Amino acid sequence: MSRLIVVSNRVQAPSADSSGAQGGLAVALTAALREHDGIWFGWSGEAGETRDMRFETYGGVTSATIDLSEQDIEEYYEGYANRTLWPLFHYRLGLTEFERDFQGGYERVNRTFGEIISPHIQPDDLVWVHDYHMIPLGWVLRQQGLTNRIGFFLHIPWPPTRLLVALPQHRRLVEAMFAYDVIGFQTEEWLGSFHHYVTHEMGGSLGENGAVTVGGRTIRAIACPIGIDAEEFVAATGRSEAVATHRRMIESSIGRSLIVGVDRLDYSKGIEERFNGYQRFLESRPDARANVYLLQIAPPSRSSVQSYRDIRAQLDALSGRINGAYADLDWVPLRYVNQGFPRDVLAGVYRAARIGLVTPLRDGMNLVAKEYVAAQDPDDPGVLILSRFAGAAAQLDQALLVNPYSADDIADAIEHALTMPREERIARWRPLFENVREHDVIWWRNRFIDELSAVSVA
Ligand code: ADQ
Repeated sequence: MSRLIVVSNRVQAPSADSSGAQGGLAVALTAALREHDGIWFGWSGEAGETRDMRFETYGGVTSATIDLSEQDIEEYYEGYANRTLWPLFHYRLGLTEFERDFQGGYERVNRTFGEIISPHIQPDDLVWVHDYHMIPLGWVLRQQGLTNRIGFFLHIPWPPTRLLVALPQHRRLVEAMFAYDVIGFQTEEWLGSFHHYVTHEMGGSLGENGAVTVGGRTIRAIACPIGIDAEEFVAATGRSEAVATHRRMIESSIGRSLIVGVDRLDYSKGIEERFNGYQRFLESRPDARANVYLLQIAPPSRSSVQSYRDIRAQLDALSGRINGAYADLDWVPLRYVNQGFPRDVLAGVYRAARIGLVTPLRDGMNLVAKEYVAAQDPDDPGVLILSRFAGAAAQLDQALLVNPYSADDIADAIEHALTMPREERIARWRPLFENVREHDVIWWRNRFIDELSAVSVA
């Protein structure tokens, strides 16, 4: 069996000093790395001037990390990845910053990674590169002479051609992707946008079984939606911390229905629009007002980037205004919490919530929607309200799908969910849960690795 080499910006392999709770992606890739005797390469998350690779083997998995210089971090990570590609790929042209230095730093860091990693890759290894930080890495590895099977998975949306062409040297970025053998997108929609770009901007053509050909080179591009570790999430809801949290939430709700939102604090998650929709509900249904409350959990992320500081300040102000306008002596309409919680605690919170409010303006997939579904009580499940612009909406179409830009749409959906009879909640939840369980993170990983393994090498 071939070894598996995973490359991503940050390495989430288990380590001696990690707290134990890994995310679904980390769990799935860790298990694959263990089975395939592989290595997970990436940035240490630290600044440093040497380029020494640090190897660590823990729990049967080897991780290998390097530091990046301050300049690299600024141009590659905070710059091109988080201030150029992230907003552009989430359709936010107005927030996208186009700096030549960012692109230079991005290409330089990808080159560095490729040069440092390639001596550690053996001829038979499968190489799997992840996400927008590393788009040109496959091309760099080919320059280093690698003829291995190399795959790439994009965790975020692929933007429509009309937006992507706003990126200076967009074609250079996409051409580099043809160094891969297999490219995975979260949904058919993002795959369709990629096809559009390739056929309209590069003179490419599409063939059978996902084949995409440009200038004599054929690769495979597939839609392969990521899932959660559903079995583990269901198990988490039965563990003591989840049960205790569930009880704590029910007690502190004193008979009111809990609506929950859980997101990294990011402008793509539509938290401001969600607050506006909730406010519209409070304003237009005075009788229902004191029977609900919204708990929004949103730990800050990427706070070195101005647009993230801006959204945080906007949410601080908006949450204060909503509570100032509607709170009563014994009721606060919005609990806004800026911190992260362990998975078992989240599982208990999800299970206590009558509504899961997941309203990103654009999201590659959105795993919170799947976690909310997995955590529900089968006999008395809550209702998922889901943005039609989340990748997850393509699979979870039994949810109440909303337009997150419309406060009225969100307010109507909250009312619909609160008044939904138990039979309808169960009838909607069952197919959602089946989907989450069947298309879990192990399914996703196997599907991608099978596609990559099936590529014939010259
Ligand atoms: P993210 O943008 O980070 O991921 P998402 O898919 O929702 O978004 O995953 C967030 C994860 O972080 C979930 O597992 C969630 O439980 C956890 N999380 C969020 N808030 C938390 C909190 N307060 N405490 C603890 N945990 C918290 C990117 C893409 C997505 C894509 C994923 C995976 O932007 O579109 O679904 O990668 O491919």
